[in-house]
Amino acid sequence: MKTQVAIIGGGPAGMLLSEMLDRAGIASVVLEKHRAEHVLSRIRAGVLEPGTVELLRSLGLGERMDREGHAHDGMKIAWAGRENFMIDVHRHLGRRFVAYGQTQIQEDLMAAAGRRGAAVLYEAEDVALHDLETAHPFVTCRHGGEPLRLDCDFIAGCDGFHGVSRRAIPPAILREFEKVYPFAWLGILSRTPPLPDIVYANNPRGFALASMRSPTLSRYYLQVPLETRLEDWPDERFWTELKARYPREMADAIVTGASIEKSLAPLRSYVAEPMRHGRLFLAGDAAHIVPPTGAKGLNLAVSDVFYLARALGCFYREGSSRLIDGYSDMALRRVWSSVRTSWYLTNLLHRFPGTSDFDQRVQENELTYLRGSGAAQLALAEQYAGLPFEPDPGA
Ligand code: RFL
Ligand code: PHB
Repeated sequence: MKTQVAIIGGGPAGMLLSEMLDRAGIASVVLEKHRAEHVLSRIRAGVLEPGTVELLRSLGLGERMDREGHAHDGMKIAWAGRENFMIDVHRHLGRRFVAYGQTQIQEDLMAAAGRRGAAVLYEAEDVALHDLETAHPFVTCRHGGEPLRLDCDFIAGCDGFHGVSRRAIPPAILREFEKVYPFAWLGILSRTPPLPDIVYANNPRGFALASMRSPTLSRYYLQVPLETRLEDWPDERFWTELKARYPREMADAIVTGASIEKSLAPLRSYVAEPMRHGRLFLAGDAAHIVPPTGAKGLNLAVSDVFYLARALGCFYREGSSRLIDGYSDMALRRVWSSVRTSWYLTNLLHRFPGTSDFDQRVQENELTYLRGSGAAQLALAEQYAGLPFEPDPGA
């Protein structure tokens, strides 16, 4: 097989890239390791930054999001024993978020791919990348039991944190930056009406988060120790613990019910540099991971793809490599900004095991300052909303 861009991974990054390249008249083939149903079964992100929302709308992919998603102005911080407060992004910046599940975005992207007859090969096994440092790279895999070779001009590694693309960059070139946090999030999805706002809670018992997918679907998380086992957390225990971490009036407003999904996610920050090697470009979780505290992971995948699609468009349209040459630096500026925001919110809101009294007081003082300072709230609002996408410097 032959195409212009071989895309490894059919998650949100890979499928959005395939869509954006198609709009620019660039052919691509997506190689996805799993079955479509498996890709759709992963319950993950839920909060879309204003820039992500605007991009999806501009691609004509916002109709269901606007119908079923929950537009909101920012987030609340509840803090044990003190008055809670709002980081009101809409008031400060005039921009709004939408709570809309990654599962739904994935469905919308798959439906759009189906309508344009996109080449998406599911259950592509043993994907391997070759000749990245030449102008004629290619990918090999097994598909339907047969060996397959895909010749291309470029390869986009959109295969998530555990994919093969990043590992194709020689260790002498790849720099890795990592921070592992000493706790995990236990998340549940339930068919119950959510609280009206997204509420992050800092409590001596640990962090908690109330979020949503739709007016009838709620998503909640608890900070738990790394060694936690799902079987030790029946629904009853989860709800009791969740309510114990929220102020009384919010706890009373939480509607409980049977969970329809329950999962554990350890928290970590990770960045791989550079995001380009020869004819390979990394995008999304393949290049970086953020702890979920800032709701940044999916949004970063979207901004990477925006920059990459624009760079490849420029290459094919103008024959100029100026944007593909600048891709890694430009994408990494936004990545590090979101990595820093997620790190900041993780430190601000979680209880770290074995923390010293000194560090605890510093955290409390940071919350006091944030609650009382409009300037601090504006700064956080700007970061929580996500930096605007950089314009094309040559346009
Ligand atoms: P994905 O979604 O992991 O997709 C990668 C795809 O590549 C396939 N693959 C391969 N294909 C071919 N060959 C191989 N060798 C392959 N290896 C892997 C995989 O099957 C998969 O289909 O990465 P992508 O597209 O970069 O998307 C990133 C997002 O999924 C991720 O950043 C977010 O889910 C993170 N995240 C959140 N992000 C937000 O922006 N807002 C949120 O509110 C938010 N909440 C979350 C989150 C992640 C969470 N977990 C479980 C880690 C909440 C949680 C709990
Ligand atoms: C979610 O709705 O899954 C969610 C919301 C906010 C976060 C992380 C996850 O920071």
